[in-house]
Amino acid sequence: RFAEHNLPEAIRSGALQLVFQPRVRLADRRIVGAEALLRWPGASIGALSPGCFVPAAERAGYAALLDRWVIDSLLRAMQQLFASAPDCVVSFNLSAASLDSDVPRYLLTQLDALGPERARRLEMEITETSMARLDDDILDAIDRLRRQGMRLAVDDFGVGYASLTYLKQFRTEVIKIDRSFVTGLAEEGIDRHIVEGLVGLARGLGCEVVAEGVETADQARILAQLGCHQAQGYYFYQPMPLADFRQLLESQP
Ligand code: G
Ligand code: G
Ligand code: MN
Ligand code: NA
Repeated sequence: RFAEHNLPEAIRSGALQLVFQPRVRLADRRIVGAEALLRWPGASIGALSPGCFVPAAERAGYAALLDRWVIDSLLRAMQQLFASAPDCVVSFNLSAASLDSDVPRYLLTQLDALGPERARRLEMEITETSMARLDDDILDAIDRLRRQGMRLAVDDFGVGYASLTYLKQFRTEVIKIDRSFVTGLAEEGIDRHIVEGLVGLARGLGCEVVAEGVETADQARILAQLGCHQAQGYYFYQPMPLADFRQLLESQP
């Protein structure tokens, strides 16, 4: 018995959780958004990282089920944030597999109900690798979601394939620099050059650029020097439950 077979039951019983990792503007460290991340705290084989159970869930055919749960939970959370934090943008991750199902249509219906003003505060993260596999129907669905106001972010930027072609085609609002390039930023080496190049590219395209996995003060300082707009990582904040995130937002001047 593998844990992923318990997923439908976990969803029904409310065992899954969305946590929020704040995203800060590097110029003044102000929280301007968050990434919603999935957690399964009580899985039968111990607390599971989505990096481990999401691929298993996809293989078991549960991608769309999981993604609908993520969308519904996110929208419930946003109902609280719309009122109390008018400028906060929240990004979310969907399985590449579920883009090829009725999930995009489902999301579109939800965005229709929200209206463009509120839809603009939602940002879908999509990896370069999954972008390379999108067919015309999915491209069309993503296009409609964006016309409805939703923002698009390229996740894990720099580690996929054909990145520049997809960047050119999609003209995403946001580029998220993968944390593997942030790790070595404090040493004067290849990572520094790569990040400098990625930031320049993103800024030249008019994209917002976000560094992921920032763990030290040095990394944060260098990213700001290189012109990176925003960052997230353990140096700033761990992912946290919605109530804690709201409290943090309310404590901001
Ligand atoms: O939060 P963590 O670092 O454990 O996440 C590991 C991986 O799981 C990341 O690649 C992340 O994009 C992915 N992930 C996190 N939350 C979700 C989610 O809600 N849905 C999907 N499909 N993937 C997620
Ligand atoms: O692939 P994606 O970018 O969606 O993955 C985000 C994942 O990175 C989340 O699972 C989150 O828990 C994790 N994460 C967030 N901040 C840090 C950090 O500072 N260091 C490391 N190693 N992981 C982080
Ligand atoms: Mn992500
Ligand atoms: Na990433």
